[in-house]
Amino acid sequence: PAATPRRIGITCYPTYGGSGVVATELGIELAARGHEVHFITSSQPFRLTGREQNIHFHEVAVFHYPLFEHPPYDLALATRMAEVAEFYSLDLLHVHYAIPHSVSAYLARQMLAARGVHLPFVTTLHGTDITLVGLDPSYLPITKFGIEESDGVTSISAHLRDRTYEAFGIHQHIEVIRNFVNCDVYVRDPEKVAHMRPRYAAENERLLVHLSNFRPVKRVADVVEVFARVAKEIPSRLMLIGDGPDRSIAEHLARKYGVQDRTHFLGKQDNVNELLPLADLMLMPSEMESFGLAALEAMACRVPAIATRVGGVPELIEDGVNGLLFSVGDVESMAAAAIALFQNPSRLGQMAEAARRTAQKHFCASSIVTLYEQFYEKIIAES
Ligand code: GMT
Repeated sequence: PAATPRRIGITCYPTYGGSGVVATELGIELAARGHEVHFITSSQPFRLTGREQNIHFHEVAVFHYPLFEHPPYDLALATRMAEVAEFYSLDLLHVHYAIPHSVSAYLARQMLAARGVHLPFVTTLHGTDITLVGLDPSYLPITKFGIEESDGVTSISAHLRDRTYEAFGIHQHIEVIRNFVNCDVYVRDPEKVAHMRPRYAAENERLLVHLSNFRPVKRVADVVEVFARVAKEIPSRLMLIGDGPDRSIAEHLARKYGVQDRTHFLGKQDNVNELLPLADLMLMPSEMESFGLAALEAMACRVPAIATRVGGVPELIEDGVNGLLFSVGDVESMAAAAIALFQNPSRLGQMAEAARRTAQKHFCASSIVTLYEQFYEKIIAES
C-alpha cells in the first residue's frame, strides 16, 4: 500500500558529492510518490531544476557582519529549519551528513519544542562525516552528540554502520539503508550510445571512465597510471568526469605518460546518466569509499567497475562477478585485469550484464525509497 503522504524537510550539501546526490534523488523520488519535500540548503541542489512538482527549496542565507570572522552557517541553518518546519508543518526532517546538519537539526528541534511544536529528525551517515571529519578529535564529541540526539540514524552501508559503532562508541540502533539509483534514468540505450560515443572514442577503441570529485581519497593519479598501462596494449580512451583538487595532478601524469590526447577531461557534468553508458569499464581506485555511488551509477548503465576492496565497496561489487576488486594502489593488477577483460569481450559482456542485474535487483530507487518511507513512519510513530 502507498505510504501516508508526509511533509519532509531535507538538508544536505547541495554541491557535487555523493551525499548531496543521494539526498536530492531521494527528495525527487519522494515527491514523485506524493510526499511534499522541502529542501533546506545553502543553495539549490545541483540535480534539481527548481520546477519539480511537490518540491520546495528554501535557501539558507547567512548573515555577514564584519565582526564575524566565520559566519555562523550552522545557526542560520537551524533557524531556517525551525521556520520552515513550523510554517509548512513538517512531519520530519532528514539530514544527510552528520556535520553540522544533525547539530543544526537538534537546535531546530529544541527551539520548536520550546514553542510546543514537535519535529523529529533522521540523520543519514555518508562516510567522510564519520571516517575523516568526525574523527578529527575536535569534531568527535559534537558529531557523536548529533548522532545520539537524532530520532533515527541510517547508514549507507553495513561497513559504515560498524565503523560508527567502533569509532564513536554509540549504542543506538543504526539502520542500514544502502544507496540507490533510478534504474530507468541510469540505463544503457543502445541508440543514444551509438549516437554519442563517437565523440569520445572510435569504433575500434575501448572507453574507460572515472567519475569523482577529484579529492585525494579518490586516487585519481592511479586512474591515469592504470590507463597509461592499458593504452600501451589496447587502443583506448579515458573519460574523466568531475573536478577537484587533484585534477592538475591527473593532467600532469597524462602528459608524462603521453596519453593526454587520449584523455577527455570533461569537468563537472550534470547529466552523468548520458555519459556513463558510453563507457566499457569504470575505474574507481579509491583509498576509501563507504559505498561508492559512482560505481553503482555506472553498473546500472551496464558498465562494470575495477575498484578497490575498501569500506562498503564489497557490499556492492562481488569480485569476479559484477566487477573486480583490488588492493589500494595496485595499479599493475588493475591494468592487467582491464587488459584481460578487453581481450575477452564475452567475459566483459557477462560482467556488464551482472552489473546491471545487481543494480536492478538490490539498489533500485523503487525498492530503497520504500525503506526510507517505512523508516520515517517508524520514527514518526515512536518520537
Ligand atoms: O566521497 C566523497 O568525497 C563525497 C562523499 C559525500 O559525502 O558526498 O561521499 C560519501 O558518500 C557517498 C554517498 O553516500 C558514498 O557513495 C561515498 O562512498 C562516500 N565517500 C567516502 O566514504 C569517501
